[in-house]
Amino acid sequence: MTETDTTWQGITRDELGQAARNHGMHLEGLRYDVTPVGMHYLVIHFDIPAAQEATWTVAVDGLVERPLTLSMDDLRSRRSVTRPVTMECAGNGRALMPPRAESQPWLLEAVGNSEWTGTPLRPLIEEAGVRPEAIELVFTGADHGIQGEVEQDYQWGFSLADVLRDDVLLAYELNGIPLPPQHGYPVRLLVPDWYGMCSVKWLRRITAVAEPFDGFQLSSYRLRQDPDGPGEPVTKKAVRALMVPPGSTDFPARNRFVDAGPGHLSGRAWSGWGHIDRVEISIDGGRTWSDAELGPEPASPSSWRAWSFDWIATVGEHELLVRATDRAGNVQPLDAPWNHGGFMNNAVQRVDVLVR
Ligand SMILES: Nc1nc2c(c(=O)[nH]1)N[C@H]1C(S)=C(S)[C@@H](COP(=O)(O)O)O[C@H]1N2
Ligand SMILES: [Mo]
Repeated sequence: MTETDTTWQGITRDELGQAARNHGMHLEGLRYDVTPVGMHYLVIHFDIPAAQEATWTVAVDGLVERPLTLSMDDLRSRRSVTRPVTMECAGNGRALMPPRAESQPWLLEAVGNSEWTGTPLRPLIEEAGVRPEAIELVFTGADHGIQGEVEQDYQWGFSLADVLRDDVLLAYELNGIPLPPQHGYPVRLLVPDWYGMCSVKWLRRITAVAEPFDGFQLSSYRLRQDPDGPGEPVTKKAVRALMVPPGSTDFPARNRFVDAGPGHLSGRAWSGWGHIDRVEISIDGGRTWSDAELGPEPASPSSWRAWSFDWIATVGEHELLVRATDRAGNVQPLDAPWNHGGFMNNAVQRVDVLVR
């Protein structure tokens, strides 16, 4: 990895525009159990739509017995649940997996862990009553634009089993305040454990359908080796650990400098497949590994877990690596399999430091 190169994969003017709008979480934010509002990463494909809570409605329609039109007062008067959830973009790590599709050029910062408050989805859908011929629910956001030459509302579709889980929310608060415009004000879908793309922001409509939904976004978030092949759907978050940037940095390259002597590394780890059971550190470029200490097990596996590691920094150049293992036994790879969209690159993080 040569992040000190002055050019990186030929980042384009369009990608520069996306990178400036869709900022990542500063990795220093890995210090906080709950990511402060404003530090959480963002992905906004089109424009943030104009929205007013007083007039906003969410329709539940299509193949249901009793179509619903829910105001924000209706949603807020229903049972409310607050849930810490780690959200990560499926494209996190994309710019470290060349050659890549032209898209948001993430390095590793497309993640955050927030306290989301909302009302559970399933009781609402039970109230509407899904007709027997319905097999999927399609969620439509208020944002509209053109991607891949297809004009579209932002949409995602799920099988009934995938989305009618206990932990799926229609979320209207983030860390105890109303959702900020950029995160989906006034209400969004929140699907814990899956990558962020399916948590539709600015939610306007939930439609029960009898055919498998094949919207643009759903068909683009697939792991394709062959650009015209069907590929595999992107769903649950792959296991990953990241570290708080150690030592100090230079501007603008962000090379890292660490003082010799006793040092401390820390960070967070998460997986869409269950709790984190192990985090390992290598201070010698991956030749040898030692276990990091894990923080308390979070109440829910959908929330990230803290880790820390003490080391004695000796003068010279070091490559620090961190890798996590989840309860399902998934371990981060040294290299993740390449695919056209640059999705799910959960290769271990490598941080070059100069110890002085
Ligand atoms: N309506 C709508 N929902 C959306 C998006 C979008 O562009 N429009 N982006 C998706 C993607 S790709 C991600 S990773 C998450 C990011 O959520 P955040 O911006 O609140 O962090 O929202 C998802 N939901
Ligand atoms: Mo994303």
